Amino acid sequence: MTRRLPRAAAVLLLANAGCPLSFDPTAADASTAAPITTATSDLDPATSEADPTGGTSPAGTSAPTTSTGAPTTGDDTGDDDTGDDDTGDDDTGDDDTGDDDTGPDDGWPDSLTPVVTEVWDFEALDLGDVDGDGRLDLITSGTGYPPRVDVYPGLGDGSFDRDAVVVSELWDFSQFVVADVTGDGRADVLAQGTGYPPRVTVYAGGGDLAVTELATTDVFEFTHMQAGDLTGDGRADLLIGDGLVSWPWLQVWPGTAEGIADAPLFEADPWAFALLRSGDVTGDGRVDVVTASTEFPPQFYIHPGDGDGGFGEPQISEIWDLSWFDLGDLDGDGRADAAADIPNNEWRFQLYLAGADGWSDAGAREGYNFFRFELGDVDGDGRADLVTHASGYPPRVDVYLAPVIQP
Ligand SMILES: [Ca+2]
Ligand SMILES: [Ca+2]
Ligand SMILES: [Ca+2]
Ligand SMILES: [Ca+2]
Repeated sequence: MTRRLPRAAAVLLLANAGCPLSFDPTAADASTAAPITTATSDLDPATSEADPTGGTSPAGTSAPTTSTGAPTTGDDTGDDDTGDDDTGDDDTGDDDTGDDDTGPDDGWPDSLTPVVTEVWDFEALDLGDVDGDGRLDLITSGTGYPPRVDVYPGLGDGSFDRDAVVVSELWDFSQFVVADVTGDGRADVLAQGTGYPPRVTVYAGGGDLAVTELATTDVFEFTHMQAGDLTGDGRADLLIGDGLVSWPWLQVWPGTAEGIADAPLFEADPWAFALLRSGDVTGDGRVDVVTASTEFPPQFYIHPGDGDGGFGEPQISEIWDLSWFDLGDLDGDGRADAAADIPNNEWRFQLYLAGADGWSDAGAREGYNFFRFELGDVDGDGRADLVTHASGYPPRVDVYLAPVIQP
């Protein structure tokens, strides 16, 4: 099946071998490559109580955690060496919902108090309900050997239980995304294998928070990956592509109970892009594909999903400079909104709210302190929360619940 896209067109299925796999982008570490074509199944899935840092991890043994690592809901924001949150250099327009300093004069606006969970050192993170209990769990990867993901159960209040982390080893991978490919209600891990041939392995999420190798699908060499249910069948599909080459492309590979299908369902030739995400921006119940260019002028391209795995020509939104963004329904109106970083400024991010007429710039938010972030409704109130990979020490995720970022 075919459909047209941005300017070019495209389509067709390519034949490819493989098996299942699929989705979303979190950057990760590049490792050495072990050309494993097919996954055999001897990796050991999760050790439960595992100490992720045990062993060889360069991350060192634990971080001088101040507390037990248990999720602190509290209001200690950890290090505030940030002192003042001056908005001073506001070139982004006005905004600031953020600084209503009513509380203790610690330089940290009360409204920005995050829910803090100290975790083991990591590089990339994503969110998904791995054990199917209805709460989003935190999945991290990176740092050290062996390649693995650490899954921390979400407690439903914005915190995660470090003491209950479950570690699952994976084949060497360069990036991963989390989504329920199999449709059993448990989020699965989709990892891009290193080496040759290009491939994606699906590790099925289990009730014990471990992920177990399910299947590997050979795909085309790609840079970006995402997962989203573009076909609307309850199974997340794999979206891969390359946006900064002469002929940018995107492909949708269907998710199945057995993993990622062995051929793409849809292919498109989009405008050049540097970032890729998916979500229902238009609020019609169909997952849309959103790409972004970070060159001048920075723009979002919203490709409306057709519900059958394809998507149409993009709607373009001019935006502020960014190097990272994620989608999530911040205000609970059924449309996925966007949060984008402000390059080289760990302190701020920019918010765009989706409405009937597309995106509107909701202004910058101040007082954060992160490398990266993901949006996800961790407390189940219907509004996406900002889950950040906090900068500074100790390694942790700071979660800003929706009312903080979108009052
Ligand atoms: Ca869960
Ligand atoms: Ca699943
Ligand atoms: Ca919304
Ligand atoms: Ca929420």
